[in-house]
Amino acid sequence: RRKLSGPELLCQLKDMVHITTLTPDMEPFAGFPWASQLPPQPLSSDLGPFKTCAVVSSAGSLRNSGLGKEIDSHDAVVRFNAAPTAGFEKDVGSKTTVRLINSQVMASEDHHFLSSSLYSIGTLVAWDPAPYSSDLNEWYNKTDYPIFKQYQRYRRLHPQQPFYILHPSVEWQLWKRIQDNMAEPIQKNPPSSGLLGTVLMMSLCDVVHVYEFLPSRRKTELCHYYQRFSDAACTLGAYHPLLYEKNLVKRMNQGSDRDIYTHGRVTLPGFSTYNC
Ligand code: NCC
Repeated sequence: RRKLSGPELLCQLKDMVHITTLTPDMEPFAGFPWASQLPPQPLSSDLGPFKTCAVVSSAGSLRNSGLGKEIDSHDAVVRFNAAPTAGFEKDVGSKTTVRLINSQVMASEDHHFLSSSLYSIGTLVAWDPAPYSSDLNEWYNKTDYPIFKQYQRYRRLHPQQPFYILHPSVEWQLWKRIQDNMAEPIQKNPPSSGLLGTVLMMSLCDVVHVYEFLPSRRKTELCHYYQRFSDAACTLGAYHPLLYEKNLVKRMNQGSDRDIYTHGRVTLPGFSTYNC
């Protein structure tokens, strides 16, 4: 099979990955009283369209990057999981428009998801590694972590904050793009939050800058900019097909290699502005 060019890959993503979220009318949720807690509208009715967006990976190489001002200059900023801004503003900025969280963060005791102020800013979007089928019933009976229980609790405590749940079809549509563009078989685990968030922002923004997803000259084994723990797998992947994700993003990058080297910055077009 022929290797697709960056523009061809971008068009595949635009055509084949649709950002959808759970709505109260979807089965089996429609039959549950708490379905009314789900936003009835698509994400794009609350958010955007934005001109420029920043996707801030949680990589350790953001440390001492001094990218905070540049990141905050975007119209919207997406961050992941438990990544803080307080105390790290110089390197990662302070604006948070969207926080994409995995279900592990929602469920694990040490993240204090229900009470920590970290999660109360901006729009929340949650996701859970669903069975490959993307069948909502199958997923509902077999979530990785108790995403729905925690969602209901959080919504009761913070009813005013916009909070979406990503439809599992998004993970597997994106996974399929990765697999179809790689020569080897890839483990059937969903893409990382970082890639999901990048595609999410490509659906809401004219231009997307992704920071330290492709590591800069600051590349380090430090896992997160906000923790002292080191593991190269955080950057290269273990569970998530991270190395393949990064390969695809590198091919789609419209910025220069120099931008990657100095700023860890990738430039991707938004879907609405990209002509296929
Ligand atoms: O580490 P995590 O991701 O929260 O990071 C968010 C995204 O940033 C990119 N990243 C991160 C570190 C690094 N050195 N290089 C990077 O490129 C990745 O794109 C990553 O997705 C996740 O994807 O949800 C993940 O979540 C953590 C963990 O659940 C949360 O941080 C909460 O503690 C996972 N770690 C474990 O399960 C132990 C991680 O595998 C993926």
